[in-house]
Amino acid sequence: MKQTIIGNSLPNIPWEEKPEGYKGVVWRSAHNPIIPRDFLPNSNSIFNSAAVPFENGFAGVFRVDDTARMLRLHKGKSKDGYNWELDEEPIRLIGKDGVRHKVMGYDPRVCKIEDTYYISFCNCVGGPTVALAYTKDFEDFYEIGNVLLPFNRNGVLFPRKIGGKYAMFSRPSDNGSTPFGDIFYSESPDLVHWGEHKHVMAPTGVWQNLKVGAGPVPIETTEGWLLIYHGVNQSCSGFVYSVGAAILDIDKPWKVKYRCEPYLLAPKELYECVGDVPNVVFPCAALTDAETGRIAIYYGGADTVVCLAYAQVDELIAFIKANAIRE
Ligand code: BMA
Repeated sequence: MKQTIIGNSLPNIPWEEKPEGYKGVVWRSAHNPIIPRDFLPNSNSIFNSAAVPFENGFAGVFRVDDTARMLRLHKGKSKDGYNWELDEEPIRLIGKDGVRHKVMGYDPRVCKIEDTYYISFCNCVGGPTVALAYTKDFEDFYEIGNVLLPFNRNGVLFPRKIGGKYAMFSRPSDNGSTPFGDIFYSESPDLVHWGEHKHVMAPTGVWQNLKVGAGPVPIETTEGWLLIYHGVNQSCSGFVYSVGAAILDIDKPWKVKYRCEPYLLAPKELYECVGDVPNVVFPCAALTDAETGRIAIYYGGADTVVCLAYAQVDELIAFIKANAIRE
């Protein structure tokens, strides 16, 4: 059976056909990196960023490490998903006191639930943890707060409620580079209070034997939730971040139906192997077109630049199922 995306038709998402002779099911944009590190006057690097459809084009929240090496979030707008205009000033979140606060935050994901865009990011508050904020217009951003205790990273919301509750993945970690980490599922009645934590996935195999963390907002498909995630292993010269995928039960997303044994994308291109942190591909967003099954994945290369890769949902799901880990 042909598997499809459940969602909106978005024919204007970035798209490039798979290069002739390319063997994988996820292929890179020929225009990578689409955002260079020095795109802004004071950017040291721009990477691990998130884009969503907005008005007639796209909007996003970008991780910008500045030349003081402060970790900032910047908003961006684009007509075509390739060519971005980023604000030179970092986002200031409007706190509960009504004051606009600068944030030390990184690795944003943006998730539209009903008419609101929620930003989940790693907040530096006496240790990294998962914070939420929201915007309706990509002008004013409001703080929701630190919704989990440190140490935690990779908070990723689901685009709709599950069993009447908001749902989120996270990855409990430590205060440093974290040589461990499993993905957990949590639920909430109001996006502020989170509980009912359930284990989803542990590290396994070789390329993902150290830690795993959710990537883009899960994609709803006829086969279940398609989760694109990062997996890490330790090589002789440090951590290697690759991209993998799994299909999760639609009503109980903590249940893994199929988990792909091979990676889908691993650092191979120069812009993925050389940068501030070498050998990193780190996916944070995916744009989808339900009509054609096209998926455009935004990922960070070597903690330095923003890149794009593509997949076709039917081919990707068939590949995950054919190459699923058998327990
Ligand atoms: C993780 C996060 C990511 C980064 C990765 C590789 O812990 O900090 O932002 O891409 O490490 O350095």
